Amino acid sequence: ENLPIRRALLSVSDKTGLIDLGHALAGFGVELLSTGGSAKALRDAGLTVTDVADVTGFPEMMDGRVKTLHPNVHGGLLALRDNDDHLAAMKEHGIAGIDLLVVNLYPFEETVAKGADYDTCIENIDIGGPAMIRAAAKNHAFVTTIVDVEDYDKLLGDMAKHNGATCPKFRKRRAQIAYARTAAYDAAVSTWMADAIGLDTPRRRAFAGTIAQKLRYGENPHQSASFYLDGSNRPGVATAVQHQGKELSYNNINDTDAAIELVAEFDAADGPACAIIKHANPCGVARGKTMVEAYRAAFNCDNVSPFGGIIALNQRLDGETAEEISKIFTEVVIAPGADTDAMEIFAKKKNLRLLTVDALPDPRAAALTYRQVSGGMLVQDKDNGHIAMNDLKVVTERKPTEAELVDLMFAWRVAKHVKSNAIIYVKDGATVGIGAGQMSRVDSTRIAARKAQDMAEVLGLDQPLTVGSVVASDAFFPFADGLLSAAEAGATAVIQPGGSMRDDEVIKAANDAGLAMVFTGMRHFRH
Ligand code: 93A
Repeated sequence: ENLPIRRALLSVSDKTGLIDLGHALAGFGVELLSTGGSAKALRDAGLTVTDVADVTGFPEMMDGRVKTLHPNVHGGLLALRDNDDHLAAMKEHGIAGIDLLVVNLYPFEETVAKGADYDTCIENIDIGGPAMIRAAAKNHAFVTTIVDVEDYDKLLGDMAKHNGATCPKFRKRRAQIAYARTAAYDAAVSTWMADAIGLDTPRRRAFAGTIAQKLRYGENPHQSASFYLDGSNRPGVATAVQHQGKELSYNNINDTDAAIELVAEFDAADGPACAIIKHANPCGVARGKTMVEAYRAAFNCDNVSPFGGIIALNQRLDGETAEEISKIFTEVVIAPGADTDAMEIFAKKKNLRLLTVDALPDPRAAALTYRQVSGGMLVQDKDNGHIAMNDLKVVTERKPTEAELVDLMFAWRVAKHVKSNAIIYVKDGATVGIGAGQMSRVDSTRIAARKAQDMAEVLGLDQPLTVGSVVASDAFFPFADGLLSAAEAGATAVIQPGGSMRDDEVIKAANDAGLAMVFTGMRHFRH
């Protein structure tokens, strides 16, 4: 049933659009009730407002902690208008119905994001607001609940359509939005507290998230999708600024995340690094004396896959690199800043999206990852594991040379970002063969080597770049076959976690082949 709005309670922290809404409601003849700051804003704009304090018979007290928590408010929101007992109670206690509730909450999430101290965050937990929202939404058969500034126009549209009334469908949908808001709000509070206490994953019990963007579609066009923010404000794709090009897609966001997280493994202070990503796996990663050199080296790992790829840089994008990147079609470039000449070059490439971040993500920072399974969700700590040079254990007769060690460390960091089974050949600070996502490790070693062979032809080399390379494996070689296959491709040194039942066999094979091998003691599965 369409129900007229006669009496509205407006209580908002974000006063955006409040005055216009107030005027429009007054135009429909709606009586306005309001709390302190909101009432003042409305009154200053010349509107007639009843203070909630006059409705409750109590002043707003305890620094505003108690303003609307009163039967005259909650009774007015919750009373069933078609229930004789409820109507009698209203009459007996002098409670008048509230037909419309407009609330937006104390800015808890923003306060946390600003890095406010504990007590300030606590003070910004809204109690009365969610209580009213939940009450009004429960009673959506009779009451309209608006929790989002963006919905003011929709409210006025519905009222205009129905002569100052709202329709049941509208009220029901707003109630659903209302509960989404209070759920997200409490999840944000709980998540913040979990962080403050330092709880590990199994004891957190809550997930926070708010919708940031409705995506055109998901992984495939027949899947609908959206992008949610977790409220952490972590540097990365979620907080990046887009300078040009059309909206990012689901796959773009996923790949751009993989790209920036990978390149962030390489500290900008240690020189330029570039990662090219396709389908969430790198098809080339390299360091260079200059960024353009790093890009070319990454591209030379595989010159086919980068078409329509995603590129991440660990330093500002410069003009020369932009020029080089422009030679083929790239979906997204993400970097910590871009020079003006680079932006001018990209401006000519309408379909290329350029994203910049203020800072690279911290690969060692603690965070959570979520994966949905049928009927549930897997939550785990993000893989922020890190191996330093002196964590390595040499297990072969031959020790890696200095040059091999540097490449081994590089390969290991890349391996962390390649889908398992991951095999990465590296030479002179650049990947020269990547085998990703295979069900057998030996297949990954072969695919990577074969790609290097293809590239040798493309680059006009007498032998593939895997000859004289080093190789990383994200998890242990269960048998000697994978290691032998890498040796056959020309790898001279190996980095892997170790820990197989057959380590002895694998070490013996390495010694027999004259390889140097180091164990990290840490695995980097990624599925
Ligand atoms: O401190 S509260 O939790 N106690 C209340 O009783 C209460 N009622 C409304 N905060 C309360 N509110 C919130 O005040 C609203 O959710 C809104 O965010 C804010 C509006 O206050 P003002 O109108 O004084 O700016």
